[in-house]
Amino acid sequence: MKKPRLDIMLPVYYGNLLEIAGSVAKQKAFYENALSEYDWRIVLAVNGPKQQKVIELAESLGREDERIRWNHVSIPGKGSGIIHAWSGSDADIMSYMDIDLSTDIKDFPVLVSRIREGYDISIGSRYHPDSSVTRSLKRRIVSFMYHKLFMKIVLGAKTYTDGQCGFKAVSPRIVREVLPLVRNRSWFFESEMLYIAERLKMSITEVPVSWTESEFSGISLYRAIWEFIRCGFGLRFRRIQKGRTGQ
Ligand SMILES: Nc1nc2c(ncn2[C@@H]2O[C@H](COP(=O)(O)OP(=O)(O)O)[C@@H](O)[C@H]2O)c(=O)[nH]1
Ligand SMILES: [Mg+2]
Repeated sequence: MKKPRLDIMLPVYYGNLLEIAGSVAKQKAFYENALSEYDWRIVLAVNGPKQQKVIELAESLGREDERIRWNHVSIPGKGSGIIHAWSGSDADIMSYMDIDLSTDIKDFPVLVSRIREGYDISIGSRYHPDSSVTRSLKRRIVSFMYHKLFMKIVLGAKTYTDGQCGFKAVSPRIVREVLPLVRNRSWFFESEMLYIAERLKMSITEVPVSWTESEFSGISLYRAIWEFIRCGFGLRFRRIQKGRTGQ
């Protein structure tokens, strides 16, 4: 039987340059056995202008192993890179994870197996009772306020508890029917995708993860909080209709 095609997108910009080679090598070594049931590829989803060095590195990794590909979109933002790469993929399962591997890759095979079982979206959740999470008190408080208050009360989330864990897999149906409605191209895009998917009655499942905050963070927390408040309220009062684009 033909193996399902699995694309693993790694969203990156120039700030991730030094992390890429090590992260890809670690993933390849793990996937060799752990994902032997899949025809998998790693796609570096590069975003933002002036990314020549990142693209050159991606090309050299691709010369060593043809399963390593790259994709570039000049509009900056993590969401921009993932949306562009997913939209151009013809895989049976699409996924992504943060390049810093804050989420332990040992949980990845379970994450993607859920899409094979028929779910539309499978997400890593740091609020799953079986998850283990190491992070600073400040990030813990901000995350708690977002997920336990804002996401539940303002966005009315019912079928998912973690909007922002950089560890997700989706079916082609999500790319076809949900992504065209997603407007945000930065950090909020993940929460927006889940909100729209839930409204359109798509099935969402959560897997436990081991999550360790990395020393480096490229996020400006205050700017991100403002983005989430602005976009969250905007989304809450938007009419979500299948077949209409978000633009
Ligand atoms: N900061 C930043 N991260 C990006 C961008 N594009 C993709 N990423 C990815 O976003 C992930 C999460 O960002 P990170 O700085 O680790 O945030 P944190 O883990 O929430 O502190 C990174 O690991 C990259 O894989 C970008 O333009 N800026
Ligand atoms: Mg990180």
